[in-house]
Amino acid sequence: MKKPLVVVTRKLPDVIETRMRELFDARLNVDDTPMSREALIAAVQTADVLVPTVTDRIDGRIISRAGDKLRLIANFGAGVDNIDLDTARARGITVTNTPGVLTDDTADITMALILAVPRRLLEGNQVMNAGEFKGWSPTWMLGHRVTGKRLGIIGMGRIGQAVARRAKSFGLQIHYHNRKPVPKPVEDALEATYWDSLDQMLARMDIVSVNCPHTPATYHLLSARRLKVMKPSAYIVNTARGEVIDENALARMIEAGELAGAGLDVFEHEPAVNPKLLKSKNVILLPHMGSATLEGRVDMGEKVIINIKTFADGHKPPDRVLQAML
Ligand code: 8YV
Repeated sequence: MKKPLVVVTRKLPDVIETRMRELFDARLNVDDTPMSREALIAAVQTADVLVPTVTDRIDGRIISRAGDKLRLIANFGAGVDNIDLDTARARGITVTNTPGVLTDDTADITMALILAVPRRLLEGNQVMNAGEFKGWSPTWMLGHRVTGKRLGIIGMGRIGQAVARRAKSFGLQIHYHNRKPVPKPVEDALEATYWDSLDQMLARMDIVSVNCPHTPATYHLLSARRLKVMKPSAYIVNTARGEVIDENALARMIEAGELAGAGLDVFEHEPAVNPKLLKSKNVILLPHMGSATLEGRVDMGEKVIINIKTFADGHKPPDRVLQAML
């Protein structure tokens, strides 16, 4: 049987590329230069399968230019906000993603930020690197205790729950907002409190963690108005998608002391970052590295391969993105 022509938009771990070369007619991006719009259009016109990542905007205009052969977009990533799902569905193109395998890595980075921001880890490290450590003092470099504080998780899916498990073992009280409550046994195990009203939850939290996908419904969920509902002593951590927070409003409020600080791994106009955030001392910024472990990226690649292989063999791939999930 003819091998499917698979275009992969970015460099993937070697072991994944080797396997893809064996299984598919794989067109790989060995030097990792992001593909231009024109190159993406050329790819969808010739490929059977496209493997994009978060850095490729596969919008309706690109999908409408696809050739008849393109039947599958196998995203290398869990979030699919880079793909116009409606147009894909209208054209009968299946979309898959890589859920589950990056849950723990992303939750670890989230927990790291939940600890690092209130405890001023980056500032402490900067003092050391600048050779400015003059010796211990009882009142110097004081941060805020994490134990006993209220953590409000927005989006209690796989990653939200993994964050909650970690945070609970650090003594945080777990609160969450989600479209619906999680099953009772999960809620009980986490001793978690469900808030139907996001505003009411936000007003009472010490730390808020964003763990929901970016969809039309969650765009600027943390709007300027909602950020104002939060306590000025509160911190925000976002390892999900920048678009969920009004980044300009957040930057303004942190600068004005209306919020205590933030730990951000994702940005509204990535890779651009609001310059106010870059200047803030009580903000820790990371370059979208929530799932950046070798193990995680290999697992993601394996999921992509399974999705393509299953589809090419005429079956339903395991990680189909159904519109209903949004
Ligand atoms: C990935 C992510 O690195 O999977 C996601 O949704 O945000 C990241 O952790 C990225 O999407 C790869 O395409």
